[in-house]
Amino acid sequence: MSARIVMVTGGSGAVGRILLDREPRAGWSYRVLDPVRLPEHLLDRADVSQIVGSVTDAEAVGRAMDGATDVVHLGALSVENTWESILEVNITGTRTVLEAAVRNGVGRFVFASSNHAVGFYAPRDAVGDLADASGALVDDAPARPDTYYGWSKAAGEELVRLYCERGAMRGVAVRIGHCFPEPLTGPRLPVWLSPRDAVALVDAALENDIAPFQIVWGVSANRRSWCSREGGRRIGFEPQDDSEIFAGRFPEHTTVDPTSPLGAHFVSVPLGEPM
Ligand code: 15L
Repeated sequence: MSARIVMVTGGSGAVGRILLDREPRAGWSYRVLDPVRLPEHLLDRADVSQIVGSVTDAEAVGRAMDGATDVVHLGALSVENTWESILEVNITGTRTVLEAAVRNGVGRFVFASSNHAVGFYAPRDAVGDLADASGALVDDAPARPDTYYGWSKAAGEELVRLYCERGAMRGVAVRIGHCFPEPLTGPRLPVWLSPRDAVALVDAALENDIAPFQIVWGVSANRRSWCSREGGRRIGFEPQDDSEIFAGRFPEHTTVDPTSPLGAHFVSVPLGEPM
């Protein structure tokens, strides 16, 4: 197998560190682009290097991309922010990374999308064409963003689609639910993505036979999940973990409310008012 050099934008963030914190694999190395320095234990590894810089800096993106075979694009503002900042980092930054990827002949592009791209869906919406055979919300449900942030993730998905369908690159946009070592709140139990499943999902997107572009839920095998697993299966991913083992910590949230939108907790900044 020829060497794979995976350029990881935003590698110092929570999801980036989860993906990098693994045993080194023969033939694989990771080049992180992030304005925040990686922890020493990662920088000490022979298979991990870092360019300290942002996706908003085309020169730094170009340096980090040099020789890369694959991209995992996590670098973004990860919660709601001003319109201007969201445009600069999440939209133009994503285009800058895509441009550099295509120039460098990158083969696989994994885009960290978010449940907030579809944050106005509630369990009761998983019906008809929006439901899979098990009654779960399909992976590629049309965007229903809950914030500027969620909108930027929906727009990012389509930008990745454009670059993949116009060229030879293959892409997977992962609608990440709640990716932390353990769920932080009760309402996030249905959409928790465990570290182990996150690693397996990205591995599948980078290694398996996949369509030119597809959208996939990034959610574990949670008993309370109402997100389809069919997209994951199409790329050879089967989640292993279940947030139910943490449910006892959040006794007030014992069921999934069919009327409660996925992204309700993210809607913090009113539209039509100065931020
Ligand atoms: C996201 O998209 C955020 O980036 C992350 O920080 C979490 O808040 C997550 O969604 C969530 O919905 O729990």
